[in-house]
Amino acid sequence: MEGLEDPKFFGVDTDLSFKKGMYMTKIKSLHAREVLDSRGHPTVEVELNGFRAICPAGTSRGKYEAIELHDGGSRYHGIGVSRAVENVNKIIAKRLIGISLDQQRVDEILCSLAGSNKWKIGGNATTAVSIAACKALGEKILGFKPSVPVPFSLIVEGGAHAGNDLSIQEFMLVPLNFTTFREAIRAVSEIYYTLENTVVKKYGKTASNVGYEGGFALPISDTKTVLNLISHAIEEAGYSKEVKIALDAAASQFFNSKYNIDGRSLNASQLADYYLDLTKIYPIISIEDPFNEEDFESFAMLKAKAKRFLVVGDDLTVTNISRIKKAIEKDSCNTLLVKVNQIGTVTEAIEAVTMARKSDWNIVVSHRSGDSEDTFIADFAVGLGALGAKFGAPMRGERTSKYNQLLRLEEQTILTYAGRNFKLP
Ligand code: 2PG
Ligand code: MG
Repeated sequence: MEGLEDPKFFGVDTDLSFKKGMYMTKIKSLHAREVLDSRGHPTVEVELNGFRAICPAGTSRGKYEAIELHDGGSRYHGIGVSRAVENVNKIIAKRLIGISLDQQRVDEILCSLAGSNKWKIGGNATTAVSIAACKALGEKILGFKPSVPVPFSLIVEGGAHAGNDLSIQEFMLVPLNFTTFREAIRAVSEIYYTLENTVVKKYGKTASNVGYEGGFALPISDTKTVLNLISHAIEEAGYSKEVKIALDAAASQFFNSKYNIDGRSLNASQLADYYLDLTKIYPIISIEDPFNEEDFESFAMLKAKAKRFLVVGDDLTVTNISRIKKAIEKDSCNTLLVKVNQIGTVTEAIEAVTMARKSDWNIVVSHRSGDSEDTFIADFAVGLGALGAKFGAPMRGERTSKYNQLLRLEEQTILTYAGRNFKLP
């Protein structure tokens, strides 16, 4: 990090020169309001010393995530967040205004006010405050070597995210073998529109409809048919050597004592064989949440059988060190998906990363299906030196805003592209 002209990976969502001089040592102001996320659902926005953060929200939420506080009643069909907003403006502001701006201190106070799983004041309230504090600090994350992450970029969507019958939630492109993020994201965009062309010809224009995160919500219910289409699109666009495929099964969503997928009902070991079979036919290098969120053992079984392959914990690990510790003990994963709002503060998310890294896991920083124009996670992924950035499709403003931020950050020539020398485990 030495020698960087302006080592601020946070809060650079507008012109840095404008922001210079805005970084204060104390918390002078803190205010929350209710705004809308990309699905049109209410969420919490916070302004701390003039720096804004919006809490994202999941659709296929893990059972062990920090609690999102909702109002109930009839306003916004019960999902309003005015109570969480009030908790920031009345309870949190009282404790934070006037204290020195220190991430750990701020997050300690948030944790002590919020109680276990952040139930007392809401993980949506703490997340927005914690991220706003991080931006207001404008600090790089000490102890990590920054780099520009590989996009795990969505192309086809199913599960709880789309109005189709696909069991698997996300089919992603992973442009590994490029020297820059700029070239990698170009490949993603070209493949995305190559696929659109094919599916519109094959299934008609409704095939270009998209899900929550901008992936095509194809009118298909069979996993292999989708993988065939994606593999062909990669080939047709001319990127067979460089671009691989990642899946987020989000398997808790199709688990009901057995796994219901592709018209079959499979037990965990049959499902593991099915995944392994897919990896032999298609260039799949990563599967997130391949099994139910309680099933550390089946994750471990797949990881033991899979070679040169990422097994990613999301709903299983929920950015929570006690869950990650269990996954390390059982050898369930080799990659951690990181979502700040799963745990509720930036400090705890960094602790999760540190713990996973000690066991040589890879790190992928992730958006949520209900996201916003906030680009914090792009800065966060760079600051952590994460391998991956799962920010959705290369379309829809709340997704491209984050990829665009990575394009800006890559102009800092000290940063290298994480895909450049990456070797699969
Ligand atoms: C996931 C996320 C993001 P959601 O499962 O990884 O894609 O989905 O935000 O709905 O939990
Ligand atoms: Mg997931």
